[in-house]
Amino acid sequence: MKPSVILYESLPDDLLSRLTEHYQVTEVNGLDADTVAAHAETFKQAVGLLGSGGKVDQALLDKMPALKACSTISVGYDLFDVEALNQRSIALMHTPTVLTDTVADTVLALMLASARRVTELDSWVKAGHWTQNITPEQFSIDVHHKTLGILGMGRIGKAVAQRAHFGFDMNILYTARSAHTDAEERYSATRCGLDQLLKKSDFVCVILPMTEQTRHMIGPEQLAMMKSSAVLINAGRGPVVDEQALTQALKEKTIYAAGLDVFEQEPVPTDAELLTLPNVVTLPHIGSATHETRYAMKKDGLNNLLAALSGHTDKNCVNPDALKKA
Ligand code: 8YV
Repeated sequence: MKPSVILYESLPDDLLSRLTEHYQVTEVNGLDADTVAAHAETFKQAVGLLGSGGKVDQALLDKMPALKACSTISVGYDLFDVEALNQRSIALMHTPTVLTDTVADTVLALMLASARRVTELDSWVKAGHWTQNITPEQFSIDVHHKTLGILGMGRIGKAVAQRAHFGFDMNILYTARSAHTDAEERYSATRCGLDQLLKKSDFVCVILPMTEQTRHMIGPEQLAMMKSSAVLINAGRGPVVDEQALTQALKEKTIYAAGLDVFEQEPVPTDAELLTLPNVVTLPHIGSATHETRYAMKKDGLNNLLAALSGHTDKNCVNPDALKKA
């Protein structure tokens, strides 16, 4: 009998058949308690878990005593209790490389859309308001040659810096625990402290993962430091920005605009005040959501799971050190 794997995100046929070749696959709709209870025996026997968007915490792990490897079809792994996985030497695999350019493209889309009021003016035209030549009422602000401050100079941050530097002649600032000399050499990026970045940047771009250290890193105090002409972009994780404080800043126009792909609660509540404001561009967490990239992520996630279950965790593993102790 083949060992069992739980799949909580659908795979295209070509990828699914590679998995079923070696494993007994049970596809479930999510990892909520009811689903787990309905498939209790399979969860008990499963050696692998592949998918995205489900919480993998101690309670779930207790129901999966045979689990050897989790593979998330995402770069972010904030839904995983890494400490609990480490305790049991369960490998956690992710997809940090294949989505970089697509997410960076999304960030540029948000920068352009929020600065140039693309979605707001699109609605204005479609509502029949364009009956004569536009006036300064419809003017917006430039993106090119401005200063871009990046919080999170990882792979995606660098891909954003590349686009901004070469495509838009932007001046790049960034914050990071240690210097990224590659970004400094290639994109003339300058490392500085958070306060300085907030005060100097025309665009503040948040591409940070969700951790206890990053939660509400951008709150009322930080928003108050930003220029009244500045634009905030969040394409990392929603809770890094205090959404209530951001709503206030956008309402009072202490900053010019925001472009958001992520929210404190997703899907964002339909009655959120934020959604009533004209100076915010909102997207439904589409950072990596192109056909090409989502396929590449699924393929990467599958390869990662197959590799980890065969003992190969040299690539795309979040917790290699915890596995060494096993
Ligand atoms: C998606 C993401 O939300 O990779 C991430 O961390 O946030 C996104 O690509 C999703 O997890 C992909 O399935």
